[in-house]
Amino acid sequence: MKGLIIVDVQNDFCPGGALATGGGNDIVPVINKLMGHFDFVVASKDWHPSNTLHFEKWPIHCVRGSFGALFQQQLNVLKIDEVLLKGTGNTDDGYSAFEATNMDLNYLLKKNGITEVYVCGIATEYCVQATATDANKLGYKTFVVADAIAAVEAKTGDTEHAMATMQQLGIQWISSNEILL
Ligand code: VGL
Ligand code: ZN
Repeated sequence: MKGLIIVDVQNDFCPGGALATGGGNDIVPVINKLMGHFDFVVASKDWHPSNTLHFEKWPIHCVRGSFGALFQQQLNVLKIDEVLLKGTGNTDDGYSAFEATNMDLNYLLKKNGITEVYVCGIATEYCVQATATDANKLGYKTFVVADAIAAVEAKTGDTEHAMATMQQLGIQWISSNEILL
């Protein structure tokens, strides 16, 4: 069984947001198309308290309950089976969806018979990478959907480095076309 993990497709990571990625909006229609092709769909939210050590590293973003923390408006939330909240403490970054505090993602995937995990969303070199790396470590056959991710690219080359690191671990790249066939 195949599971789709949609990472942090929230206003603050889209153009105009506090920690915007250039392609944040463009991936949403792709993700919407993907959802119907999976047995189980989860979406994570970066869900920070207003005071957290995380904001010493990053501009203030995705404060729980704020507009910036809402899913990007075009995302088809009706197709999401479970929402995972992460980065909820005052000290944790919570980059990986497997660090969600409202439920245990590994347990949830196991319970639903998922053995293959497809990761998409934002940001390629932080939360997407951390989520795919954890999925791979936990033994799931792990794919990153190459045209359904968006990067912050704080420094030139960050994305390329993240992609190479993931590939070295055995995480595979797939394009949405291959899934939508
Ligand atoms: C993220 C930086 C800070 C992400 C979250 O969703 O990739 N990046 N918080
Ligand atoms: Zn964050």
